[in-house]
Amino acid sequence: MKTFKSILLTALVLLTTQLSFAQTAPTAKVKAKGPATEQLQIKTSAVCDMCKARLEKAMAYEKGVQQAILDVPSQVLTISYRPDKTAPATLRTAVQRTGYDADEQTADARAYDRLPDCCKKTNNVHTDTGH
Ligand SMILES: [Cu+2]
Repeated sequence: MKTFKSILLTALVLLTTQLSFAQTAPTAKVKAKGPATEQLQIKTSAVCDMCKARLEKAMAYEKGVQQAILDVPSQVLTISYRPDKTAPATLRTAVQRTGYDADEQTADARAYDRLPDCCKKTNNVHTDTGH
């Protein structure tokens, strides 16, 4: 009977340890969470204001994106995004799907074909409005 009692006690201790572990786990998870917003810069093949409008609009529809601004002269797209909702690789893919290069990744061919001639990357960056 004595051994039974000690087994029961051990089981109770184990159960209590597990319970307290389960209670601390979610708190640790919240603490490990990073900042709510992160920034990503992508070098694109955008060449004009039409590209800027097209890319910014496409990114606005992308999940987890809070803000997207393209600087035409440098061709750099700056995205503010929620790291718990999306990831840099997903955002680069979205840029490719819009028809533009994203860093070292080449634009989606079909999307690129649909771009007007003035937006093709064979053009130099231009700020004139003579589209
Ligand atoms: Cu353009």
